[in-house]
Amino acid sequence: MEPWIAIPNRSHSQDKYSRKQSTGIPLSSWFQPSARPEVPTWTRWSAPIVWDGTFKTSVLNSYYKQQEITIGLTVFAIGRYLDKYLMDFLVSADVFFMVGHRVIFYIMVDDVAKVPEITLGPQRTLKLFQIKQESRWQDVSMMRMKTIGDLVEECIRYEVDFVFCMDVDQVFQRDYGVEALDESVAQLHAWFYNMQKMSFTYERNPASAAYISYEEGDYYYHGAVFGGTPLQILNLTRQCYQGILRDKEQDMEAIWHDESHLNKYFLLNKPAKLLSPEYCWDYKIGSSSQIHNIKLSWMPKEYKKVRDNS
Ligand code: 5GW
Ligand code: MN
Repeated sequence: MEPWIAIPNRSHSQDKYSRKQSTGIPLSSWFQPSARPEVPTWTRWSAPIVWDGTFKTSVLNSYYKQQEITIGLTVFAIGRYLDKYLMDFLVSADVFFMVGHRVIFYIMVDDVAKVPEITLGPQRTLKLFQIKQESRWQDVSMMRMKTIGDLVEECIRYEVDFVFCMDVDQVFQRDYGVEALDESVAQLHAWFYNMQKMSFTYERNPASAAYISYEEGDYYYHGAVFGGTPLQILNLTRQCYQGILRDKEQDMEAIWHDESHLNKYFLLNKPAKLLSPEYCWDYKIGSSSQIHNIKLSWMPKEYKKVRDNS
């Protein structure tokens, strides 16, 4: 896949894929779970759950600054999602996403002519890719797994140390910083973080590749945000896409599409870090004493307006 426009502000000659990744900072030096005693801050498998207030920003920033890391952010804006959401997403990401570090935005659109002109901060680079519009909206969402995998293989792995993959229908509200980085990162879904696993909306049909039984499951993860090192994201997107293809061969589609496959993947491959719902909040839920500083929030859904293709 060739970028339609690339405005790099640095050279990307070094293969960071094969280099040791910069996750070497000890948890004890920056993670303060006792700052949030009222919420769970560890998983069963000893992964930190990062809540607002549990991290020492200055320690982390100086560590990653010294490592001179680059963070990628992939986002898709196809059809009406381009007109409706891309501008606000990008403008807010420029201000709040990984401030003080190098960032490359990888933006996939179906019509490059419609991409708004925005001036980004000095440490930010934007790479635009034209991809084709899928005829079914379910496929727009699911094909992201294939496209991200291809992109990681072709260029992202040479250019960044960490990458996040996000939905475009959301807006950054406050600093979304390096405390969110790790080998593999999953987002707790705002609507399910306080629920029992029986009520998670996993795929419950045993014939699907995304199947999770009622006895299984750790958390319900949100498909709108996941991240990790390029190698981890390559593995994740390939596995999820394989699951999607297996289901298609049997004329099946998991209940929540790519999100169902992501949940299956993270059940089998435990994420190294979880982000609290403050990292992807839906204001429609209302206020909650557990939700302090919201870093990213859902945009209101107007399905009728944006889902024009059946
Ligand atoms: C359109 C109709 C239904 C479902 C998805 C789309 C759609 C998604 C689209 O037409 N264009 C598009 O760019 N997308 C990308 O897929 C956006 O990045 C979007 O944020 C992501 C997931 O789709 P969402 O946000 O509608 O899914 P939910 O799970 O947030 O409702
Ligand atoms: Mn969304």
